[in-house]
Amino acid sequence: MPEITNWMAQLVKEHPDVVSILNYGQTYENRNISLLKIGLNTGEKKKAVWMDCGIHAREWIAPAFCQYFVAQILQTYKIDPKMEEMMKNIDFYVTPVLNMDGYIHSWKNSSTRLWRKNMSPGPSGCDCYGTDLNRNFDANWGSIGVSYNCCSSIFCGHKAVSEPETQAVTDFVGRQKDDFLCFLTIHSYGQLLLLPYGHPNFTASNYDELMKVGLAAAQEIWKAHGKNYTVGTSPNVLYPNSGSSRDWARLQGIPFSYTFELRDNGTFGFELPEDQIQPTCEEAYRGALYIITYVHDK
Ligand code: ING
Ligand code: ZN
Repeated sequence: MPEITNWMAQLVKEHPDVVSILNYGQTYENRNISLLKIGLNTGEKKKAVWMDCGIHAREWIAPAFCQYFVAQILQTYKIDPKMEEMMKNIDFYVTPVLNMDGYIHSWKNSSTRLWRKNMSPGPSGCDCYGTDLNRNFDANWGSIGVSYNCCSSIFCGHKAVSEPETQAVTDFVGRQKDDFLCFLTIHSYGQLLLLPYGHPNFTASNYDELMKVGLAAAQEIWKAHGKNYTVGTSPNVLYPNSGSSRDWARLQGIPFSYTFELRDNGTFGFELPEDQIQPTCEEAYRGALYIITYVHDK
C-alpha cells in the first residue's frame, strides 16, 4: 500500500535521528518487506522489542494499530521520561504490514475483502493460491490446527517456512534473537491476548509469568474503554494451532511472546467500523505498553 510506505518514508524525514527503515525481505509479488527501527542512539548495546502487524490480509485494524503505536511512542518520548528511558535502552522493530501482497489484495474489491493468506501459488496440481503465514513458521509445523489442503484459509504450506514472508521474519529475528525482550504479533479479531504455546502438549517454562503479565495488560486495556480481553493459550481460549510466529519466537528463547487479537467480539469482525479504530488503538496501546514496560524493567 503506497500510503503506508509513504508514511514510513515521511517518518524518517521527520525523525532522522530516531527512525530508520530496514528492508528485510521481499514478498512473493516482489514488494519490500520493511520495518521501522525506532530508538535513541546511545552508543551502547541495546535490547529490542518486536512488533508485526498485518500478517493476515483482512485484519485491517492491525496495520492501523502499528501506525498508531509508532506515532504514539514518537510523540511521547520527548515529554515522558519513562518513554525516553525506554527509547534509550530499546530499539523498537515495527513491521506495519508483514503480508503486503495479501493486504493490497483485500483492499482491491469486495469479493477479496476477506482474504487471509499471502499470494504465493499453490503446489503444482492445485488451483488455489496463498499460504496462511501464521501456520507456516517452524514451530511444531503442520501438527495441529492446520490444513494441508491448499484451498483452505489455514493452509500451512508444503513445508515449514516455505514462504518469503515467514522466511524474512525467521532470518531477521533469528539473527539477533538474544536481543529481543518481547515479540508482539497483532491480529484481529476476538479481543484476546494469547500466549505460547498453540500446541496443547507443550507448556512454556515461564507460563505463570506470561499469564500474570498478560492479565495485567488486559486490565490496562479494560481501563481505557471497558473492553474485556481474554488471556490464555490458544487451546485454552479457543482452539489449538501450530506454526504460529508467536510460538516460533518463544521456541527461539524470546521470553515474552504474545498474540494480540484486537476488536471486536464478532459483531463486525474483520470489518470493524471506522469509529472504532481510534478507541481500539488506544486500548491496545495501553496493553502493549504495559508488557513492554514490564520486560524493560525486569
Ligand atoms: N487468529 C490467529 C490465527 O492464526 C489464533 C491466532 C490461533 C487464535 C488459534 C485462536 C486460536 O488463527 C487470527 N485471527 O488470525
Ligand atoms: Zn490473524
